[in-house]
Amino acid sequence: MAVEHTLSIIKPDAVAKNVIGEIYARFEKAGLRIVAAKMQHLSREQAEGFYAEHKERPFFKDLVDFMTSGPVMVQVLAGEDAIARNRELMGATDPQKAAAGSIRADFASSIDANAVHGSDSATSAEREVAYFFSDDEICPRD
Ligand code: RTP
Ligand code: MG
Repeated sequence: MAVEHTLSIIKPDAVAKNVIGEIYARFEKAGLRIVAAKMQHLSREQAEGFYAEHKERPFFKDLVDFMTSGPVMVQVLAGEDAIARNRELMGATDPQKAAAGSIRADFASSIDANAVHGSDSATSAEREVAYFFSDDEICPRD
């Protein structure tokens, strides 16, 4: 399995709870490296563009309201099978259904305030990494 890059966002609820470090430790313990990172307070335009695939969904406005409610921490994770590995660490979208020990089970409080985002496929990872980072902001591999 080749090394992959995936986009991760620590959402406003988890930033407000002051658990960025605890979530980073989970990535690192699972063998994922943080190869780019920035804290940002998203504008509505940025959040709407990022989640454009959901723009016809009934929860879209709530999602954009939530994602713009405070700063987020955005990072690129690198590692073997990084896309699926990160999704597994995150747990299911609804924290009530998320596996015990997953990030959402431990830090999320609702389906809206669900602590983290992670790219769900190679195609979305490519688009989402490029949405936030230029090539020269991503650390080259050793
Ligand atoms: P994400 O994109 O944030 O990593 O989450 P995900 O893949 O697990 O879930 P997705 O289906 O892509 O939905 C994006 C975000 O929209 C909110 N959502 N609310 N009320 C609802 O039924 C509902 N469904 C989704 C969640 O905050 C989800 O993370
Ligand atoms: Mg998604």
